[in-house]
Amino acid sequence: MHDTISAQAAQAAQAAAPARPSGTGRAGVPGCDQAVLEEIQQRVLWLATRIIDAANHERDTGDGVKVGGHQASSASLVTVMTALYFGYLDAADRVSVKPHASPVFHAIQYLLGNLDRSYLTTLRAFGGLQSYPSRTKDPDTVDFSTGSVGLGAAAPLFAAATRRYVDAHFGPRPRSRFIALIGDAELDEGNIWEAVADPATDGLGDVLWIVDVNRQSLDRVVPGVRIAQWEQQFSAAGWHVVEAKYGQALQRAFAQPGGDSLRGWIDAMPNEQYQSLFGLEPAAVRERFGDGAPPEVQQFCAGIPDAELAPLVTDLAGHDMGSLLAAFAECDAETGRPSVLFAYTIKGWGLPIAGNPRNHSALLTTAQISQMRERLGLTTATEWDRLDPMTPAGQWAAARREQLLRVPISHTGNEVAVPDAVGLRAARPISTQEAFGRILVDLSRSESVGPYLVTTAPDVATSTNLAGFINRAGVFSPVPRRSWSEDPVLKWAEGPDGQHIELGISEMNLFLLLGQLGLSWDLSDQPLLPVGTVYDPFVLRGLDAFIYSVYSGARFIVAGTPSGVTLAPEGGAHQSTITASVGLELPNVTFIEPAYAVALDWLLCGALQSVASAGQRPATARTPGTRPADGRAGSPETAPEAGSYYFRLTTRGIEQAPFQAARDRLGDAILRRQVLAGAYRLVDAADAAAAGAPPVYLVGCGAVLPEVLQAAAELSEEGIAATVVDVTSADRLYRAWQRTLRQGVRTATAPSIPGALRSAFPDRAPVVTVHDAASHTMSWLGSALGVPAVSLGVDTFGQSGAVADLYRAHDLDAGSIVNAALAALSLR
Ligand SMILES: Cc1ncc(C[n+]2csc(CCOP(=O)(O)OP(=O)(O)O)c2C)c(N)n1
Ligand SMILES: [Mg+2]
Repeated sequence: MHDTISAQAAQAAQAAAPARPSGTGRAGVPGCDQAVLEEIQQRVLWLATRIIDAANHERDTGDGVKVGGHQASSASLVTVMTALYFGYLDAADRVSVKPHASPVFHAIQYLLGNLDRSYLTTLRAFGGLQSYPSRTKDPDTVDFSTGSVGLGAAAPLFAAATRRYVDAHFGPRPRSRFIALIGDAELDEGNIWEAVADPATDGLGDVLWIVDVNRQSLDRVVPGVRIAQWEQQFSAAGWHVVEAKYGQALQRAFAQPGGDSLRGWIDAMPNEQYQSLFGLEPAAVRERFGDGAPPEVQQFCAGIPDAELAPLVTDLAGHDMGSLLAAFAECDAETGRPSVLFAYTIKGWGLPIAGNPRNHSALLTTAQISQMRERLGLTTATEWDRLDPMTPAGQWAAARREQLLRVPISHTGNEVAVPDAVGLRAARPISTQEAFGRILVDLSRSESVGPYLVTTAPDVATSTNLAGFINRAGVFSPVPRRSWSEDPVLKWAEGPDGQHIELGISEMNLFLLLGQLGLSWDLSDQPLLPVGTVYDPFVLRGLDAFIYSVYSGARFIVAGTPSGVTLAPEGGAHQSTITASVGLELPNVTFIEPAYAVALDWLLCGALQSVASAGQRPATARTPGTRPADGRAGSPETAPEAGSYYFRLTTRGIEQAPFQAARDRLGDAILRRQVLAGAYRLVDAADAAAAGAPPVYLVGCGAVLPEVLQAAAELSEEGIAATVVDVTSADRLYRAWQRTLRQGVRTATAPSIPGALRSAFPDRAPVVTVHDAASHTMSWLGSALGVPAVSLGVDTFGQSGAVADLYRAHDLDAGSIVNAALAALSLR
């Protein structure tokens, strides 16, 4: 065993790998031999296992709820991750770690000196190591959050697509390899294949996906052998496919006379049968392995003693350092397309639960932990130690620590300067979707904004009004492409300086790409202003990726357009109702739904200013190995608006004069402040109320404002003082309300009404809310203001029709709003 691995593998790597601008020079550093890596991986296995053990057996949580953790899933990646971190990665590389291998990641960071020892006993504790790798919550530097299987796996592909874009527009960064460590059952998730199939991810030679082929998922041993099918799917999508399947002992056996039959049988054997070998005594292995095998195999095995046969037939390359490093080098050499490496592993490798079909959540007993500790020559006094710096393994870890030190981010982002508004003029009726397209075109002309804008859409760029931007800025392609269309309305010029990234119809891909574009200041050292568009109903189609991206700390803008039943003729399958609630409720997302073009101008520029600040204030910047500065996690008052923005827009053109009247009445400074805060009085009936008319607030959001204004006029004719409030961001209003409430709760003081609500609703009066979205979205207003409230909205599926038909069907017409006002007044 213990021969120098690097001799062969590193030579191959050196010969094959292109020059690295920030190369760390692995070869030649004394100590990197197989014995050292084997020793390190034993310690990694121990620490990963023990981190989970301590969380479950030594911490009194006081609530009886199982803590959990995944010793078997972790063990299956120990060799791969040891080989990666101690024998392959460079400082500029970025890695996504399979959710259930987070203990392995933290064990490695600890051994590299990047994590304080005190964290080792905090897995799944509040403020401790997170159950799954988290960019925003873990104390050590996590490149990609993972947890919802499939998403973190695909993220590096989009990070690489982002880097390709950044390199093409802003000059090449030091080469990074974007690596994903993926559980084999993650390949069941459709988003994986959507990501692989999209032309936007073609030819990304710096991508390496390593699939942890342990043939087990959560519930079971995966039936059949699916690798061949998966490999063909990757190949068909243009990927370079590599296998690390047989360990060196098996390879030697195959080379012997009759060895071919052994290989054929291992390949043909069902997963379930192969997996059942792991729990057996050596003699039983022969019988089980031979069950159904051709006679030549039985014959071949007859010459091998029981004690050697079991380790031989379970000798997989995913636990063989030499094979893995050689496979990494082979993938590295392939620079023109992404690589996927199928590494055959054993779930629970090196543990008594190895290969057991029910091992996903199994924990070693305290006795088994003691035996393992003893076998490794550790004691309770030394078990948490780092590698002894006097040993070759300790010296190698110290050398790797230096080699992997991250170069600090150099871009400040200060060169991006977004104006307060583009000064959009809208004399005629205009929709927010149209205004959005025009604002982007105007921004693209600005030197301090234009170069940083990047748009993307899943095959809906033109129908969401990005055409103007695309005509100006072009479509991104890594290589120039000849255009065969001479359409003067839409130019669609493709080349390396294009600023629109077109995707196939995958909303998952949209949000994964937006997420990675929105982390470019961190992962590619270049702030960008990413803007995506999608039909609003299909925001929900990409929702998991949306959540994933904003949980990861990404900063971007997405416009859902058109939305609601207002896109009336399109019918029920295209009408969105719950998206406004989603936008309001999603953490790290500010939901905005303006009605008027100038308000959109102010709000969009404000959002872009906030996104631009990402490069200036890295959300994850902190001293390595320590916890991020913590407020009370997730509470509204500790969550500054440092996330992404979701604009819900419409194609309904509306008259802009009422907004101009509010502008004339209030002046731009006050109106802008109120529009940005979430609400302003579009029509103020204070005088009528002062003269004795009963007051009511008609609160509209988005496309329905014309009906709300009409209802206000009708009410005023009936002697009711109807003030119209245009809610531009129900989210900001709600957050302001919650902030004061929570402050009251936490300090045991009476909460006050927040400023944003007070300036829009100065008096106590009943409220009617009107929204082309679920009525629930604004129904909290009555409670916030302590007044009777009637909420009108869309709570059933729609159908095709004209806007008036749909508004009538859902009580959004002026007559219904008048009736709702009278009802609200009667509830006083
Ligand atoms: C989207 C999603 N669905 C379900 C789960 C629950 N889950 C966690 S791990 C797992 C099985 C994963 O199997 P595999 O990827 O092969 O990982 P292994 O533990 O075998 O390494 C499941 C279903 C999840 N985390 N995310
Ligand atoms: Mg698995």
